[in-house]
Amino acid sequence: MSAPKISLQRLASATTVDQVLGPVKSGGCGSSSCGLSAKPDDIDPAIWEKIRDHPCYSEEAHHYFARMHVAVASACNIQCNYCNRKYDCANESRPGVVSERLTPDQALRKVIAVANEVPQLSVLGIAGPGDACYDWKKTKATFERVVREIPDIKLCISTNGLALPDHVGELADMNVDHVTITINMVDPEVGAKIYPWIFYNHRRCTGIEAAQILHERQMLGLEMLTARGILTKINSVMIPAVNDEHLIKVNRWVKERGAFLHNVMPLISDPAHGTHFGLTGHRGPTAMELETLQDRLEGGAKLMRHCRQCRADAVGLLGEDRGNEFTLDQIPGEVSYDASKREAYRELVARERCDHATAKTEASQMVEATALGKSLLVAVTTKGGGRVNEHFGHSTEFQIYEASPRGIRFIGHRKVEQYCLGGRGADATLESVIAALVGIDIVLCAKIGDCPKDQLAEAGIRATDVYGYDYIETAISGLYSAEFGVEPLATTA
Ligand code: CLF
Ligand code: SF4
Repeated sequence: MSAPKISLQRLASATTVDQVLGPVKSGGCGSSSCGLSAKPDDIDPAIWEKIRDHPCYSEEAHHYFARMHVAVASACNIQCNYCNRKYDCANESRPGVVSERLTPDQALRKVIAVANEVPQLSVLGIAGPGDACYDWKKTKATFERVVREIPDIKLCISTNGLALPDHVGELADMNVDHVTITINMVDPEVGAKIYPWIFYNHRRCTGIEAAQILHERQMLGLEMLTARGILTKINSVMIPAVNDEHLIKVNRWVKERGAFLHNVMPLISDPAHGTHFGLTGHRGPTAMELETLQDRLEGGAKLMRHCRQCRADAVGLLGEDRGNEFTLDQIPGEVSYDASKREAYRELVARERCDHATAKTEASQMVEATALGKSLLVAVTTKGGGRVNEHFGHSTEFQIYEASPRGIRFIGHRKVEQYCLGGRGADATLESVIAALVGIDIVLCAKIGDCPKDQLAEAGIRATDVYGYDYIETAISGLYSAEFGVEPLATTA
């Protein structure tokens, strides 16, 4: 995804989110109560209220809303074999990586600057580059300063869990509704292969003892959060031959202790990053291995499949990073909050959301109702708003959907290099894009030229821009109908 700069004038005159992002086929329903009616039937209203604007906790919300991280929590109390916080690269997207560490006052300036310019902003997260609970004073001071200025921003933290039980009460007092704990094991023998040491109670521990303490603290923290009604998401790094099979047990344990979501992420492993796993040649899982494990976990704790493994200073919609636009040297010394863009954008989203939800349900039901027993794996290019609205050549990732007798399901995303730069495509880049699309039947995009389309066809992947600017699910159901010769539903988008 990539977001354009959005003026207040453009926001005020738009009637759909897509008019803000680019051209559109037709408008939303115009009712301002739609944000509520977009609630899925199986979600409790109180929980929906907490997740409806959170891009990580709601797959649907990630089409509309953005998060930002402020890198205030530098210190960490454990060592993970997949982490090296010394390495930094502006193009690198993985947890623990930042370009600029901030004090709580600097973080406040940055949050205000982003809130004034990025109307999609709904969540402030602290996700490192160390541990948000261990570096607690800075985490707390940042949240306190920000909510004084921007009371409606949601607060979110990510932690390894070791220091979490010490701060659950304060998290609840500050109305932090969303806490992520990274849990990679529930068996200390597995943990000893992931964590060489922890620092706990003024002492450095290693081996099984370290993993046992970490495990107990993680479970205690999770249980305490559940008792307080704070939504928890569990992040697990899938490390082939270390914890891949074991994550099935992790999923069961965290579900039993009230976790709201389980997010299984692939190990990022590269010798250039200087991590233990990178330097010892321990590979990460392939996209197919990850999807297979996620499929095996279906039916357990609810899965998150749209994680983008953000940097600890990420800014923007998931899948884009606008952090470079908001470095401290670009932010004035004095900056005051202007709520106008965020408010205008929220009204727009509220108007459009039920239209999208209705279109999505109808499209999925249509695919289910055909009972053809046939599946299609579809790759979609989008820049937000839940529509097929990105040109093939501008895309830096594809969102993957499956249309099958189970309906239309979001499966995940695949990152690629942007093929078209300055109007010209590069053959080598296209080859890598085609390689990333292995197994895909059809690409849906807003626009595609004959040259890439032909080369995709040679690799057995079709591509079409016929459904450009439709809602994603409406486009997929139209495609499914055309593909298998069934009567399409009238488009609602
Ligand atoms: Fe940030 Fe994490 Fe909060 Fe989201 S990220 S602290 S829950 S606001 Fe989101 Fe990024 Fe994945 Fe994290 S996509 S890495 S799950
Ligand atoms: Fe790195 Fe986070 Fe692990 Fe600490 S807890 S070592 S910051 S990945």
